[in-house]
Amino acid sequence: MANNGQAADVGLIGLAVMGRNLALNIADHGFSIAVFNRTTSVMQQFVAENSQTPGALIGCESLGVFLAALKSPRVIIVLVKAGPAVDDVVEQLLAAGLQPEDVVVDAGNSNWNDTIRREKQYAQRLKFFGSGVSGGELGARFGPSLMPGGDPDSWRHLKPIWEAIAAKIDPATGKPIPGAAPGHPVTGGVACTAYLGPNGAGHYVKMVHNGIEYVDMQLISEAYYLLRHLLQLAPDELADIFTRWNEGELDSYLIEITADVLRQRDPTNPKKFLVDCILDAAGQKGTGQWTAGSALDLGVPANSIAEAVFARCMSAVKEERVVAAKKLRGPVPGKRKYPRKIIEAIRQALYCSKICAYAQGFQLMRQAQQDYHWKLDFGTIASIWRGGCIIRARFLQKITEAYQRQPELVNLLLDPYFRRQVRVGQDSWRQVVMLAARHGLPAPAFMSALAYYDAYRAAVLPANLLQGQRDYFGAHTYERVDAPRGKFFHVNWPDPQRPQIEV
Ligand code: NBP
Repeated sequence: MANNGQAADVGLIGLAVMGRNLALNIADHGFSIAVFNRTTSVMQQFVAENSQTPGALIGCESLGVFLAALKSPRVIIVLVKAGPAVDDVVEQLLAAGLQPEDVVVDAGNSNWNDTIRREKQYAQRLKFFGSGVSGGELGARFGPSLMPGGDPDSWRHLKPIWEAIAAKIDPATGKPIPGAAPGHPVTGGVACTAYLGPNGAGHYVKMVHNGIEYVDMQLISEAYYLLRHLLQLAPDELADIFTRWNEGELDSYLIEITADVLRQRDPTNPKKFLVDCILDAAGQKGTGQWTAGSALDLGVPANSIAEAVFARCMSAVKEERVVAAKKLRGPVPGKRKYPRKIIEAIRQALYCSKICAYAQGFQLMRQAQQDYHWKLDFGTIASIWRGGCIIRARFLQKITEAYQRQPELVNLLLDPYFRRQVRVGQDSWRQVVMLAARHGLPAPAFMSALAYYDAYRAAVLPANLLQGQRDYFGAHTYERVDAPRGKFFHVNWPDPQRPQIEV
């Protein structure tokens, strides 16, 4: 569509998968949008292929032209590769004449520390704002979940665009409103976006979203693995199980696509299922690792998130595993076929583990808000994850309700609804973990989630002995069960009769 000489409402830099889809989504909602890409031919082809959008797409061959095309204050969305490319783009924008009142929105998967640093570094020269975008290519095109964080005044400028293009939830059902198509966006409903807090808050929440996504995917993969080995079912039979599961509590995008992946035939040999032809070596781009690293830094027990990252690392050492498989002895799976009632037990195990994974993610954000001086609204976070993003699920409505009931909820497991769910499912969960161990089937996320649950509900853990060991070899001191917290003692080991000294 032609620009008709009007200044564009918004600009976007970076026309790879995410940028081009987000630009079309924005244009579908009637906003005029100026677009720029480092490689000009990419921009030219994009504009030529998409001339019929409700809002104008204005292709710009230089950043000077790009800046001149935008209304003031300019709102510029940057969707380039996370890392130094973001700083390159900002510096180039400054050199091209960006003004202090202009807002630069980094919508890539940037590390939250970079966002905090950039907001400070560019203060006075521009308004730097961060926003997580989830939902992949299709989400960007037809309604992502958007997690903005930064200066509230910058949010005022971005808000109308973000609320228009985000996925929409039907307030009556709490479910996403489907049906967006090119040129026909969904209107009405509650937008899956909300201002989350200053500086890196949006990118941090997006990172935790991805950390939870890692566990969600790992848990589903473990359920598939156990079903496959314990029941010896073909992929299409397993797909039917996942399709049935998608009609209940586990109803989610990831379960839905799992069924599709399992049904897919190999394009090179339709007699085979594609899943059997895909190498069992997982890749990763780093956000799961960041989440686990942040949990370690903040001292939050997000063990299933870390386990999901390590599970990918273990999968990646394929050649080593092939050698070890011939040398290391243990139970050989697949010797016995289990009755079909194990399917329901695995479903329960998956559901309980999933509750623990989310509990860990929210526990991590609870700690992060203290360390980074944010005030996160967990009910809002759960609500904007109900649609558009990769972890969207019926379950997120329940989390939204849990935090609405009790905004200061310490741990999701303590909410009455989730307590009940785990009470119902935990016998099956334990049975599945035992079966996995007995048959030598690795199920690290199921196991770590159960360990998290049992540790969290244990009033006494073996850390008393551990503190004794620490005091023994390093005089690290210990607290006593019969003294107030914060009072530390030390014994001159190893003579058990020697008096203890208060330190
Ligand atoms: P990529 O992450 O693959 O980045 C490609 C884009 O960055 C191209 O437009 C490229 O321009 C541009 N670029 C690079 Br690389 N270096 C540049 C530089 N120094 N200066 C200017 N432009 C530069 O794109 P993507 O997959 O669309 O992802 C964009 C962002 O969104 C990333 O942060 C990503 O992590 C995040 N994200 C991606 C997904 C997904 O599903 N792909 C989902 C959610 C979030 P060129 O054409 O000239 O090379």
